[in-house]
Amino acid sequence: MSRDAATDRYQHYIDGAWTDGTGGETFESKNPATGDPLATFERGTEADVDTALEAADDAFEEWRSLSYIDRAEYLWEIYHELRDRTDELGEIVSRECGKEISEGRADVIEAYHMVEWAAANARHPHGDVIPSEIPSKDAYMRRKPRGVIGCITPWNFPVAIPFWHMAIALVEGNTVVWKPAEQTPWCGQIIAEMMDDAGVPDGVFNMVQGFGDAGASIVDDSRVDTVLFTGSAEVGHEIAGKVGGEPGKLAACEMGGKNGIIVAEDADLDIAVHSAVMSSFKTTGQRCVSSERLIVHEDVYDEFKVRYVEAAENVAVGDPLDENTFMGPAIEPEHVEKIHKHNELAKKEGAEVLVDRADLNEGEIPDGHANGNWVGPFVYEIEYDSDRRCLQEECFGPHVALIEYSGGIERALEIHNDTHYGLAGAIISEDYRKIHRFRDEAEIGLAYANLPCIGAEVHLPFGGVKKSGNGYPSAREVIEAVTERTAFTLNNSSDIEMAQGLSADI
Ligand code: UN1
Repeated sequence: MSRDAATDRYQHYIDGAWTDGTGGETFESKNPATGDPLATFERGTEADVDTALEAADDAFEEWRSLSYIDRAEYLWEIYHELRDRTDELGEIVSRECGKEISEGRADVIEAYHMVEWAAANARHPHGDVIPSEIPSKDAYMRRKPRGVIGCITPWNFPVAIPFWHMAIALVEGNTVVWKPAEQTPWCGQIIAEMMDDAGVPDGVFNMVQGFGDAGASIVDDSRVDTVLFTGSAEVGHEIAGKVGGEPGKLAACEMGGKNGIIVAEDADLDIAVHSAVMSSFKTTGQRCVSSERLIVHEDVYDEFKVRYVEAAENVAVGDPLDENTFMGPAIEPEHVEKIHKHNELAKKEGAEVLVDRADLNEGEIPDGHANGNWVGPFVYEIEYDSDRRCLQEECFGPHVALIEYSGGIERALEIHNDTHYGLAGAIISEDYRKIHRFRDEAEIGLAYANLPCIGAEVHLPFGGVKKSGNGYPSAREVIEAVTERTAFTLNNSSDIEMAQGLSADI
């Protein structure tokens, strides 16, 4: 029973049981498109996190002693559940986080791709056989689980990203304490129900609902061996700083971006406009890989501008459950405020506004959705200047700068790389030389050519450089953050012979 019938609130999931919190406080999840409450949840406290960590710590020895393949069996159950329920769960994602319905489904599909990859990984080699300098020695690198993994996940991919973190962590033999984003606890609840239904042993998976204070209790606890975090740069840097000061503990954080798309003089402008619209307005610009900077060569600038502006004027903003909607609402009223502030900042810094749909007209707001968190595209052109904050700070909304450049690919790359962030980016060009320069010199973790800079597949490394990343809390690379490596050397001779010519005489 996941909901306390007497109080009508959803509970935490700790040590295999649905549990009331100790704090007595609750919070509500709301539909961003209507403002209507969806459900009520326990708000986790430090004491709740403590109980969850104790359960995870206790469960670790037994869980790690199972084979990879036995551990993966639980994930196969979840894989089938996610696949069979994609439409239903996709709709829940759209209702709770406001993404349009195809994106809601894509979130669930991305989740089961990740679960599939992690479970299949159980039958893959898990180490290396390494030659030794001494012929009679065998050397290996073996992996072992680190222990308790603390996972803190964002609202914009409320089903996929939790599985980025947890699927591999669990297959590798770790136990987990997870705090879902406070904006999307309902999606968290559903994942916890799936873990329960799949029979994941008590204490192996634990979920505490709540806010940043509960997250901080996970980060600060010495029982946590690795913190996996995906979310804002502000919080990620704080976590990386705290954990970095604790030898033996690891943090893998993936933060935001101020992602750029270069449109070169030889670009196919159909692809350029299409890619830019997808990158800047899908998910209402609320992906960490969304693009807020379009860096366009002077030879194609005017034509690109006309076509992009027309497309931005026509982007269908509306009810996320309507299949014709391209862009749903922002996640919460505070975020709408933040987006408006970024738009104002750009204006103050000299932006020439080309599209201002930030305040949607009344006619554009779907019936019955007046209390939604509506915000539309805001597009401006601005002269490139490294000191402009609007070109440096992430808005995390449909806020896009057009920057004209002249000169060669060097100049485009200089502008592209002039940000503290380094997550994703794209080049639109028909010239393979420019594309290769971009691949090698763009300071980012996810680079695309003739494509949007969103939509990465789960079996690719997903993470950034500079202030966008610290470790890879996702997909293939998450293995590094949730396992220890043992270099194991075995002597097959009855003599002792040392490497490096070291004398073994005693
Ligand atoms: C995010 O941007 O917050 O690459 C995650 C993508 C998705 C994940 C995005 N697979 O767009």
